[in-house]
Amino acid sequence: MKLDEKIISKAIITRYYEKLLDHLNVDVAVVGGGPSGLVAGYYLAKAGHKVAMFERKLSIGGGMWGGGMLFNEIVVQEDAKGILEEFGIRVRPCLDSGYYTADAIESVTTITSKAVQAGLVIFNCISVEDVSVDNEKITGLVVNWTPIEMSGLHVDPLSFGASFVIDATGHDTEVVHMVAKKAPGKLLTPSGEIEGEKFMCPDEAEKLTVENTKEVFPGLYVAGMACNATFGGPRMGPIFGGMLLSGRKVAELISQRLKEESK
Ligand code: 48F
Repeated sequence: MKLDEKIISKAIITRYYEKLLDHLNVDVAVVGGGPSGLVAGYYLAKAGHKVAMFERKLSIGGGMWGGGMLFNEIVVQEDAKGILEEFGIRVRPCLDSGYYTADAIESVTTITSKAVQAGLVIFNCISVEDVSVDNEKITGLVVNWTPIEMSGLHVDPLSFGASFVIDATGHDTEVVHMVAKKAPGKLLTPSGEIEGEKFMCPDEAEKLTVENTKEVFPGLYVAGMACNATFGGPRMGPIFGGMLLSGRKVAELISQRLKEESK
């Protein structure tokens, strides 16, 4: 059969638009494809929810590719080891320290692949630039192509509906910033505003990341590094257990909410 470039184009466009139209309204929209967002997307999709992820970059994986300072190994503590193993990622104990290591590339690619196969639909190279709010509850996201964002061209965005949104944008906690700007004093934090990330302290940071995985505005949850940046915890540096545990916790919390709301 002679290859026809018009049919190739039509196939790509058709399949992409199927995904796009099918996800204009989802149970959960995850913003950011780092470790916490991917793990959250995996567990939510596995539980049968309709989940879309928007990632600004062309590549998925956020800060996990580079391990620590580009040494592409990740470290996790005992509590998080089971999550890597559930994905089938090879984990090795390290120096009798109680810590475990895994190859960063194997971790990103395996988690991404398992999440997509579980039903997570990823829209890469799309940036979230705003949120939709109705009756003081998040109802969706306002998005645009990343190249539009990068070029500064004046092109209006499109909107997607979501029952719940997860801000998994890492240190910059971008979605929470969008809400805080337009609803001053309304965040579910002690001050009503973003508390801000504190100096590095891995032990405290890892625990707090999981504790701070919660709703920060009606319909909006934080996961991963965004938790400590929002609720005022320290940064943890190159240890990834808290990111994985936070991703799983946010999925459990939102799954519960979706079940309650469907009763
Ligand atoms: O930073 P990132 O990996 O988030 P995370 O899941 O993990 C943090 C760790 O990588 C590391 C750490 C722990 O050891 O401190 O930093 O909390 O991934 C965040 C992703 O969100 C994307 C960004 O490109 C990155 O891939 N992102 C950020 N803002 C937006 C966004 C946005 N407005 N729209 C879409 N994607």
